[in-house]
Amino acid sequence: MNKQRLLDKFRAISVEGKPLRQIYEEISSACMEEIRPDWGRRTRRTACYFSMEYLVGRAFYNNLMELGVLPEAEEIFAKKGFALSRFEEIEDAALGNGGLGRLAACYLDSAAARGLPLQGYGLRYRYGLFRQRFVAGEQVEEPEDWLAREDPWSVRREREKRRVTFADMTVVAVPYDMPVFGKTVNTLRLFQAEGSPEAEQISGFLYPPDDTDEGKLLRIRQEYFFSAAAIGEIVDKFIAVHGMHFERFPEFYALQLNDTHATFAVAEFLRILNRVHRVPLPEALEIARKTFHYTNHTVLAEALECWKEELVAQILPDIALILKQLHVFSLREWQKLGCTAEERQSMALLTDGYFSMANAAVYVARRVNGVAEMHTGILKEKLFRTAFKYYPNKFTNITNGVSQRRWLMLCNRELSALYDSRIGTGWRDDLGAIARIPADEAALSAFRAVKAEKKRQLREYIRKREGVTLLDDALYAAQTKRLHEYKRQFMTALAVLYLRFELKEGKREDFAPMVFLFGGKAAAGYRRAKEVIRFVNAVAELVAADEEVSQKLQVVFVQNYDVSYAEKIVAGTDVSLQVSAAGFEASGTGNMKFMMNGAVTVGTMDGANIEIAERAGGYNNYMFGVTAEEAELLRESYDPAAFAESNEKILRVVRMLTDGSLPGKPFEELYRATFTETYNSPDFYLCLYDLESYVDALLKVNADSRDEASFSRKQFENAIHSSFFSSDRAIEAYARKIWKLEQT
Ligand code: 26V
Repeated sequence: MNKQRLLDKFRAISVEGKPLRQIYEEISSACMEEIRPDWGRRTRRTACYFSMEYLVGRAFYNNLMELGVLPEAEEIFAKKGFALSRFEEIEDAALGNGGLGRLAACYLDSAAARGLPLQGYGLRYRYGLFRQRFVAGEQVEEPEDWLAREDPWSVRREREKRRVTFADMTVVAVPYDMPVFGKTVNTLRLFQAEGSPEAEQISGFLYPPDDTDEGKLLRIRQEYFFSAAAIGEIVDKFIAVHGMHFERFPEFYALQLNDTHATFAVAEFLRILNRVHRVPLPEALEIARKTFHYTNHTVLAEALECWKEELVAQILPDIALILKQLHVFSLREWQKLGCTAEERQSMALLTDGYFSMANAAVYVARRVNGVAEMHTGILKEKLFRTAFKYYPNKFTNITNGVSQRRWLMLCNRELSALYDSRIGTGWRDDLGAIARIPADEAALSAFRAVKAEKKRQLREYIRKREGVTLLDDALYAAQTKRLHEYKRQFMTALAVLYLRFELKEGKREDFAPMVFLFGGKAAAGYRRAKEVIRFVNAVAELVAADEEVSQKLQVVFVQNYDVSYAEKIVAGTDVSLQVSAAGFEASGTGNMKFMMNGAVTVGTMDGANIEIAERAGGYNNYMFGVTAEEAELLRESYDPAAFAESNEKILRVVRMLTDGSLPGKPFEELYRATFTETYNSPDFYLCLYDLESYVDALLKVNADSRDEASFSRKQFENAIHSSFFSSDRAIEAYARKIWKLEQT
């Protein structure tokens, strides 16, 4: 890459009379021309990341930063009277749902930054994650038509398209390559399905509803489509260089399954080796078992994929047969290992006519990893307990991480400048260095100024986007993440109502004004999660209309929370709310982003929260609630109705669900979840049980915030001890422990 030549090209771009998008495209295309010649050649051992989701967010600023031209470009265009920040209006690809997809994006970013050869494979959805709006407090979904505009950061590779065959149709997989800039330029290759209107459906939508067989078939098609396209290509490339010496395949490739969504890749690999190249199945399997690795991202039973054999066989007969053969192999192996019938059952690839994709992935994978210490513990002791007993060496932990380039350098230039001024710029490639910044008075006062400025920017942004002005001079607490019962946004809203009663009673004279910010989408078909959104919005309305408390308490649920919104929120928040029911959040990564930007955590002993509190010091965070073990015991006898009856303060809060004191219809659905649910036990996630300890933690953080000096020290210490949560650390652990990659 020739930096001067690129800057000259920028200088030559005129902005006069051109629409915003055209300028955006011209700048982006100039960057792409520069990198084109030497991009994407691989000769070394390579890791391939198979993921259904990549939540990359806005590429523009990140790419210019990685190319080392962002400040110069800003200057060049400022001289032309054009602020590059105007591109913030341009939307970007949201080809992912949440944590898992954003993690994939951070990992690609870190691998490129560290010079590690990691190629991403996925699907190029026509429509990304829906756009969210609130109408009368309720979520309304609109299609995310991200391809309505040009996509200058992708290159269509017409000559590398290939066929993917189903029993009832053949689909053309056309690769689109997106460069991932860093010390090396890696590639994210997304396949688009073409050939017929039915074929195009396959890359039509991110996560189509799969509550019907038809929906399930589409999801299976999506999974197989991109897995098969990627495997076909990787094997072809291997053969072109190494011939048919498949036994050497694991020397050159490590294939990482990001959750079970790409487990069909294993079957496709076996199909090609065995059915096409006549490698005996046991040998092919042995090769696969040195090649594939699997990351688990959830312990929730309803999120662990099981596919009906019949459905798979209907559109992928060979693949269904191979999975069945694997099943037979595994049973034989377990017999030899001396497993009991019960143990074999718990690890089975096929039970009651369903393929367990997680069990298949565990059986084949050389390494299986969880995404935080606690989560890996649960995998070993519970979810994959038997597999751990017989294959202990498979299991390893790699705690998640986030990219400090996007989540600090891009979204918080002010904090980055503070670090530069204290220790120079070396920390940008070695985040560990920030731990050596002394938290002296000068640093703390500079930090307070940064935080105040980021809060001001956030206030301004929310005012523009939502038409709501956040309280000035208040403590900002944020819970931004996908809506799910286990994440307990419901409990936060109950806590707000609880605090409201306290304030109205005049009990909390010393309460610092506090803003509760919510952001996040509910799956379109997830009724209860949508009801929680309506509830939070109702609480927001009630509090805003209440003159007694509206200067002390504010609730705002922002619309269409996405990567770009997150960038603003993590930088402008004081208190990070991470309150999942213990035992359910595999890791969380938002928690790390807030920490990196100097927020304290109010959280439960769950996922990576535990490691955050460990590294930042327990006294700098506010942990509360029952532990996973306690919760499990408790559930055996817990009766939420009796519990509420015995506590007047809780009772008066839950009464509000149905007594008409909140705007809108009564919240019957949430009432049922709390008191009469039968799918799980009532209040399964212990929102009532943990409520008072949550309120106590909130009151404590509120009181602490009154002492500016000591509170900003807590925040700053969180920030400077966040380097462990860099995805650079995580990706290097993958490279070293799992993929055995060398760095350039
Ligand atoms: C998916 C679904 C879909 C059906 C309804 C219930 C349900 C519940 C959870 C999920 C999550 C799927 C996988 C996922 O996104 N896991 C997230 O991965 C992050 C990156 O490792 C991690 O930080 C989050 O804790 C974990 O929830």
